Amino acid sequence: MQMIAGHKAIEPPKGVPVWDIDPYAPDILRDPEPYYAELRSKGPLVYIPKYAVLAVGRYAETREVFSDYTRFVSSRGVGLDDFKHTEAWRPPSIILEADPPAHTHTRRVMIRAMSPRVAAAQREMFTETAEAMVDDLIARGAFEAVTDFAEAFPTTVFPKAVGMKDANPRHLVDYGAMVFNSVGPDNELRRAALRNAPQIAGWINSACARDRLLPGGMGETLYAAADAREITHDEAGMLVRSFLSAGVDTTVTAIGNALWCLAMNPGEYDRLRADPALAKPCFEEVLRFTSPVHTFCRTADLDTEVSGLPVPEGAKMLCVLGAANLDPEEWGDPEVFRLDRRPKGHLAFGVGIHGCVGQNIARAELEAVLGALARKVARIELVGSAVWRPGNAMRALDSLPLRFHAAREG
Ligand code: OVM
Repeated sequence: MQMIAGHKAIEPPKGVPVWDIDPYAPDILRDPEPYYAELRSKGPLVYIPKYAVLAVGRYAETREVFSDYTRFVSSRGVGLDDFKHTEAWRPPSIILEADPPAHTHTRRVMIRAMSPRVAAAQREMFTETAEAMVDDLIARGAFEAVTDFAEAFPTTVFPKAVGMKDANPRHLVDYGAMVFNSVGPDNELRRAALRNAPQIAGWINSACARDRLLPGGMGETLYAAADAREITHDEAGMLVRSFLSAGVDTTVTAIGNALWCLAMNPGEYDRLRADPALAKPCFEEVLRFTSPVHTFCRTADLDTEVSGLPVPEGAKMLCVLGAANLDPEEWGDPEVFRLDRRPKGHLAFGVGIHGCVGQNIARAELEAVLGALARKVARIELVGSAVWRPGNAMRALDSLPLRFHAAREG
């Protein structure tokens, strides 16, 4: 079998346009909107010879492919590597990289571990932490928002919510970079992220053990599910690993992207300030507008069709969530960031049985951050250039120099 980028090298299917582009080129990852627009304009499916994949960027088809778990499976990996033919860089996740019925079982436990009640129990800690950080940043004058706020907040509150005894912000951030860059091709981004994989993955795996977790945390609830025989103790450890894989880099990216949206759209920030209850719709619009996870894959597990076009078994389907979330056919004026959009159906958390199981926690974190800003900061000033960091799955900032101007206390 002819392989390319870790999967079966499919031929361009009849009727599918061929586009000679590298979607993982750093310049495209830094400024993806023109690529998104061209991808959508070419048709419902586009064949990309460089990786022999089919890319999907229109809203309707992206939603269809991303959610149809019977035809487009996750167990063969959600990156370019097809786990049927190429060994995964780590033992596959038992929730992200799994299909029903195994997935159904682990997902049920994770839904309970991150229920609305669990998220509500963390809100006070999230809010107190966000307020203290914002006060400190106001006092600092100019600061680097990526490290000093976007990374600082989740790496402080998330290990506490999980109940980790071993908090190491650097390792958590580096592990996130490994997980999210590993879904791309074997490019420099993936190689750089995986360079220290043995050490960092080793630290992460140790931190997932039961004796490294405190009673009352989200991690311990998974081991309690093992005591109740719903999952095995090994599975509990694997699901704690999923917390640490998916819970840090995502919210780091979301906070940076939110600050960028608000710095670039001061009129919308004024609206949030006037009504801090808009934190919730503000976060949803940040998700739609910036799509922190811009691309994940599925694998066609049989010969099938999408919008009447043939898709062969083994095809890697690049689901370009960032393109779908900016599709004018779905959103009308997608290029406008506005808090009153209430973008129901955006794909930033995915959709269907694999839709983000941590979204209650993510929303609680972002609402705490946006609420603290709205109450304490009169104006978010960009004091240098915002620089994007290319990522194989994440659209995140590398640098965001900001200044928070204090609101009069009231
Ligand atoms: C995991 C996981 C879950 C969601 C996202 C993710 C790619 C990882 O279970 O390890 O990042």
